[in-house]
Amino acid sequence: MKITSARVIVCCPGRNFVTLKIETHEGLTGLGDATLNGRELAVAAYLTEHLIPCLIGRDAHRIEDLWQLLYKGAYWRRGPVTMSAIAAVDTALWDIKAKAANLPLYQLLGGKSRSGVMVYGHANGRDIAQTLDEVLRLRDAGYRAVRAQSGVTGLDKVYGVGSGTVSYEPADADLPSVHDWDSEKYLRHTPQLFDAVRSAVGPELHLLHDVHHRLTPIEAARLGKSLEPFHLFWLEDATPAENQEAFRLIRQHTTIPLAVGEVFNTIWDCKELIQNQWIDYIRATVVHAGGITHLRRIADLAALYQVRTGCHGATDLSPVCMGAALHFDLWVPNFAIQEYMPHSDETDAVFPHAYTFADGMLHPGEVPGHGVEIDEALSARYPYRRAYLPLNRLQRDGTLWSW
Ligand code: CS2
Ligand code: MG
Repeated sequence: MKITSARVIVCCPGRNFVTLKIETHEGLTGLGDATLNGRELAVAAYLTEHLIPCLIGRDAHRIEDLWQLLYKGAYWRRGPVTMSAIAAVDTALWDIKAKAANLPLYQLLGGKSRSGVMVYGHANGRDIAQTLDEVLRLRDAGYRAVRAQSGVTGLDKVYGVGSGTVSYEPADADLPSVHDWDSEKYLRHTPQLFDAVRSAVGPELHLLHDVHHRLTPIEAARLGKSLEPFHLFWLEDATPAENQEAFRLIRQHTTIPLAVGEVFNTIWDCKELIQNQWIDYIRATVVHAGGITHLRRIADLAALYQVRTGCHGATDLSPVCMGAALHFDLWVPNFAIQEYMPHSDETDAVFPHAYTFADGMLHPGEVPGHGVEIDEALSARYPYRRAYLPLNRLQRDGTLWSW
């Protein structure tokens, strides 16, 4: 089945998305997500200038072979731009293969390992009381797992804390904005948040928390120890993981389960983390980690060490990534949880999809392929708008202190 054309669609229905559409001579089409928050056009150009010319005329069924060709053929292997572009091709080809087989994609991976995909929702608040209200609202809406984040007394803005119930959007400015950060204030505040939440919800609800890479390893160890009484499902991105060994130090001090990997793009980013059992959950997902073909490899390595998957699922990953990830989640034997932040109505209208949410679970649906399409005419009404993620600078005693 020959690939006859491929093109990139960039749109901004509330936020930017980059989508690859591949067409075959049999008329079957496939979609892949290529969105890299804040660097969207780099991936779009990589696809248009460097990958699409290599695809035309190739057999769409040879997914593995094409993956190797694009990965090894780059010579400059890995990196988020390269791997998001390869992921888009890979996802679109899996979509086509499943449509050709007239099966939902999870069937091609090996079939269901569970009846649905447990997700965690997001509870955000400007203070502990508001976050607690949100946790209770999500629990009442059927969620079995909730991530709790709150504003910190004495800090103006805290990354990752959305405003109330509207869809969360961290890329908030035309140029990067800088937020002040104070680790000491955060380390004092966060155990109070989880004390309040755990006392209110009792032992059953799974609670999660994201540090967004803001602590040093020894600070992360202190946070982990201070949160142990509240039995979190996981503590995410406690420290940056460019240096994988940093997690050894955290592990030596605390039994809190650790999750990391939303920014990882290949198995090499987590090889030591997994093999040394320094983490419990791997957060890599389809779009930023080379597609289903590569994510499967990461999951298989993780399974050897009892590390489970917890795919990234923020709103800056398009519904195309979410659809593909849900098929992966339904199959992958060492699944733990899937992140879920509902997209805006505009985004859902541009990307009609088969996945559905009920009782704290997502289900990818039974439509052939990954079940997500794009309304191109509608997408054209939302042109790209440059948007950046903010960054944090450490302050102490009210003045800038360090990076
Ligand atoms: C977050 C993300 O979902 C998460 O766990 O860390 O919101 C992340 O900050 C964004 O995806 C960055 O683009
Ligand atoms: Mg995160």
